Amino acid sequence: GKKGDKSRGALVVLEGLDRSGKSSQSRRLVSYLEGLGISAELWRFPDRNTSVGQTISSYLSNKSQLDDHTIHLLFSANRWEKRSSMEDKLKAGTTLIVDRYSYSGVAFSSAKGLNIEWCKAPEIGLLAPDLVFYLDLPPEKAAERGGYGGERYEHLDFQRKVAEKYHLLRDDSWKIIDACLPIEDVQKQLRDLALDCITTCQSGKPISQLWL
Ligand code: FDM
Ligand code: MG
Repeated sequence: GKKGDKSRGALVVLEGLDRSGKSSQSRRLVSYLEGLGISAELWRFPDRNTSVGQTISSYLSNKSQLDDHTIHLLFSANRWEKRSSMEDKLKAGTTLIVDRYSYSGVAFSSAKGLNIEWCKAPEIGLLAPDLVFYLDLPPEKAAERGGYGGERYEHLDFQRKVAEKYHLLRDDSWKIIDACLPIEDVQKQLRDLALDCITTCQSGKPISQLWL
């Protein structure tokens, strides 16, 4: 394009149950992309560094109690407070690899019994991911991996409900990845699909918004 034009980065999200491998896969994916000379950053939600994020963190570690609707809106607010910097990064050509996003927000809160449409509403207008990897692992297998911390939600019976809700949220941006496969095989699939997506975004795919 013209001098000063810059092709945009891709918004790539990893979703899945606790212990499905999201964090390690996303870290590796970012290093891989950087190694190819592609500008990429690792982001995660909740972002526990903001003041909203600290409130969320205290709730997750059971140090405070909040009404289910209230905490749902705080998770959403935590994405809204990052929206403009995400957009700036994408427009500057940086690809964002994001560990959890709005799908976690809706899946976890609706698994508690909140209405799914009500849960989706505050996410409307956030940046839509260009690609969502769902690391698919049966809840029982995830539990066998051990290392559930002591945080709220890290229980097999609740994770089963979350898995059901995730299934309702699948759309065309989702790639279901079999997370039972060896780490290397999972990573290989993520790399190939992410590179394709980055190319599509570079060649002018517009940034869109969630759930409109
Ligand atoms: N979680 C995460 C939610 O309930 N709503 C959200 O919007 C997000 C982003 O927070 F149990 C839940 C999912 C998980 C917990 O996530 C903390 P990490 O990835 O374990 O930090
Ligand atoms: Mg966790």
